[in-house]
Amino acid sequence: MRLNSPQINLITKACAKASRSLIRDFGEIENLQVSKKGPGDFVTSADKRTEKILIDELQKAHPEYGIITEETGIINKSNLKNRWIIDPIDGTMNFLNGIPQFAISVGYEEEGEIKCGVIFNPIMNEMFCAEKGNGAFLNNKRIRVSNKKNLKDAIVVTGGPKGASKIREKIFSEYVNISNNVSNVRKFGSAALDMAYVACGRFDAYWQREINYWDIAAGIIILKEAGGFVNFFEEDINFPLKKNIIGSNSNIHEKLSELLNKKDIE
Ligand code: LIP
Repeated sequence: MRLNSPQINLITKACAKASRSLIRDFGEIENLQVSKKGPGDFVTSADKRTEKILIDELQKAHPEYGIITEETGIINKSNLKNRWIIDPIDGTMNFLNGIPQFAISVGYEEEGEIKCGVIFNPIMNEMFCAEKGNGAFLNNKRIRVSNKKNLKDAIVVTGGPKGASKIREKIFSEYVNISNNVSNVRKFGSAALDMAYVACGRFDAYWQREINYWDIAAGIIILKEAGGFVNFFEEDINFPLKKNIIGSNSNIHEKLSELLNKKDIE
C-alpha cells in the first residue's frame, strides 16, 4: 500500500489491535442470542471496549489531538485543528444480530477537512483505507468507483430513518422516489461500509439523511480518493455532527442530487 502519513499508520495499527477484541466479542454474540438475557448490554460493552482500545492507541501518539467518538463524546474540545473521528462499531444492529456487516471506522481531520481514514470489517478481513492525494485501497489493492453512466442502471444504498426521526415520512417518500429512478435500492445497516462499497464499485451511490458524522467521516476520504463525489445537503448549523449526505460515482452524482433536492418529495 502506498499510504504513508503518520496518521494513517496510527489508525491502521489501532484498528488492527481493536479488531482482535471485537472478533472475540462477535464470537460471543451467538451464545448470547439464545441466552435469556440477550446480547443488548454485552454489545454496549463491546462498543466501549473497542472504543477504549482505539482511543488509547491514538492518544499514545497524540494526547493533545481532539477526538469525536460515538460512545465517549468529545475529548480535548478546544483542539479543532487535529481531530480523530471514531465509530468503534458502525452497524451495531447487525453486530447485535450476529450479522457480519459492521466495521470500525476512524477518520483523521485537519483544520476541518478529513485527510485520511480507515474502515475495517474484521470478520471479512476487509480494510478500506485512503489518504488525501494518495488514492484509496481495499487491503493492498487500489480501488475505484464504478463506471455506471445512467442513474436508472444504478444500485444505490441507503440507511435510516432511525426510530426517533421526526422526518420519517419524508425519508420514506424519498426512498420511493429514488427507487422509481434507479435499478435497485439496498439497505445494509452500516453507513461506513455503504460508503466503502461505493468506493470499490460494489454499489454506485449512497445517500442518507440524519447520519452521524462519525459513521461517515472515514468514508468521505475513501470515496473521494476512489474517484467518487461526496456532498452534503440541507445542512443545519445547529447540529454540525448530523449530516445529510450523497456519495456516488461522478457520472450519476448530479442526477441523484437533483432528485433528492426536488421540492415535491418534501
Ligand atoms: C448506524 C449506521 C446505519 C445507519 C444508522 C446508524 P451505528 O450506525 O451506520 O447504517 O442507518 O443511522 O447510525 O449506530 O451502528 O454506529
